[in-house]
Amino acid sequence: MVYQVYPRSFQDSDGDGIGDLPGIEQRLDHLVALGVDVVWLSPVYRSPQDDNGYDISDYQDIDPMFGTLEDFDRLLAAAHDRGLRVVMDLVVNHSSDEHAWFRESRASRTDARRDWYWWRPAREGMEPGTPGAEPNNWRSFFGGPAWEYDEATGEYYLHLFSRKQPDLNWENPDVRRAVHDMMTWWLDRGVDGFRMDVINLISKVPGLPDGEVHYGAYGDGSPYYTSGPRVHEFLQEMHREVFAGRPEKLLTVGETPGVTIEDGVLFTDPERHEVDMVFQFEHVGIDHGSSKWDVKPLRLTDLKATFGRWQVGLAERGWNSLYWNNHDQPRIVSRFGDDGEHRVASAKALALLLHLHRGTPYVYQGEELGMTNAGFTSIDQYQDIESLGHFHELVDAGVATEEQMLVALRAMSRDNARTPVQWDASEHAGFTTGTPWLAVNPNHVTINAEAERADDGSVFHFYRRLVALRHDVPVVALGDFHMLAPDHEAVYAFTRTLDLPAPTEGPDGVASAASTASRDELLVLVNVGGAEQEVPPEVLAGWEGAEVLIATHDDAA
Ligand code: ISL
Repeated sequence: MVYQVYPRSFQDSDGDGIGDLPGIEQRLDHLVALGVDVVWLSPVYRSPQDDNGYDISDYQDIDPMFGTLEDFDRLLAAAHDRGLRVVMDLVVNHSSDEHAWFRESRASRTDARRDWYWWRPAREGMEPGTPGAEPNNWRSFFGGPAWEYDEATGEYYLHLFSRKQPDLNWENPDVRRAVHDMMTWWLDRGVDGFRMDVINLISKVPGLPDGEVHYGAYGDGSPYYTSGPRVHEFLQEMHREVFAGRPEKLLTVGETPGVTIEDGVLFTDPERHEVDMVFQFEHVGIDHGSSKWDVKPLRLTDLKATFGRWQVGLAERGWNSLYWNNHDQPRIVSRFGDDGEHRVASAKALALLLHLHRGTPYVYQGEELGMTNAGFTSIDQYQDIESLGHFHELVDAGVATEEQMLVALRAMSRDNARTPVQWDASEHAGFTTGTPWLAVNPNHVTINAEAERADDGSVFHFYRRLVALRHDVPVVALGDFHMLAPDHEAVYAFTRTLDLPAPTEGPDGVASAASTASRDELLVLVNVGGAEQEVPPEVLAGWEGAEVLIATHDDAA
């Protein structure tokens, strides 16, 4: 299991209200108790923090807010001592505009690093710097145009995210070499792999064509940068240059918004040497209407359809990652579950559903406690650049009222995932002695790690059991997946099956797997509705008397 730490909200050690590296070290035993194998650290590099560290100004240093390189080495050693591996976030679709590379690139049109980023003149016949004169019509992920005009040199640079996150030009081999060198530097320091931020956006279609306009002044450029023409070539080159031949066991996972199953197979087929797995986004898009702010209720059959297709699609070649939450998604118990009266049962049911699929499970900090959405009621409480950008863009364009946007943010804002981890019932939840950078959820008085670790029936202990089951029971880790009752609107049911070979001694004493000795089968049944459910008889047929491995309620039989 991979556990994601979002450092600024995990644990503060120096009272400045922001989590830091020594804070993470203090809490490693919580991760060991949960059974974590690998820790993924969201970015801790030097950064102006325009997008909470996803805007990096020095890839080979730690931001003072989080500590020093010595603190990092100490954390890494402490993690390794406990058998935990540590994976870094790799953010190389873009850098910060304060990175030395970009400062040089913007210095003049003839600078040696000009071509390290995407510089383009104004649209033909338009006055540079005037509305609509951008080189194309792409909207940025955070609202507004994807281009920023630079008066000094009279050209625009591309930024798919904020204007402080200029896109690196991966067409330029020097850029790729610099990234490879930086990655090698971290691996030599002892890190165990990378989670690669928006790695399927690094290759753009030449010519950067205009996108379709769905609303407002800007178009959707995603067909021209999602899993673009050279992305597989770039990842294979990275594998050759950085990973091939390294003796240690490493983990690579690509964050790939908009990825299709066909591309997912290409990215993760071990024979192609790209990445071990990808984060796909289909299941976290099924409650989106025309945008993520147009929130639709969950239809369980949609969830089954998408998970089912990914399970089948990557069954023969490739490998799935399994996640509900990360620092960009609302809390799952608030989103697809019930964060009120049935919070504990609901968090456990959702955990069970996800963790018994085939793939590598990811747990985002606080998910193992059943933490809920932030519950903010006013725009001043939000800090996320995406939340603020979209709030102002949609309200100003008259697409939504302030009240509508506040309702939407309450459900979908990325800040829902970013409130500090609730360690105990004390004033700031044990997160800090200072003022937390983002408000602690008042429900920490009842929902917190200290209380849950003392309660065997807690969400925490349920996650711990699920993780142990995956470690101990081969069919959970490896079994084939088969969906049952795909049309049922409340019961999620599937089987996992694993043929266990009969070891036979060959003449040379080498064990070989010639025949099947036995078959391990698992039936997973989850009631995702709010009321009692009859299990469809055809699902239960043949399972009478089967052993119960794990259940969300003690009385399950
Ligand atoms: O959060 C999203 C939807 O609301 C996504 O569009 C998100 O921006 C996208 O998945 C990319 O995310 C990653 O790169 C961003 C950064 O802001 C996110 O935190 C990161 O996970 C830019 O680096």
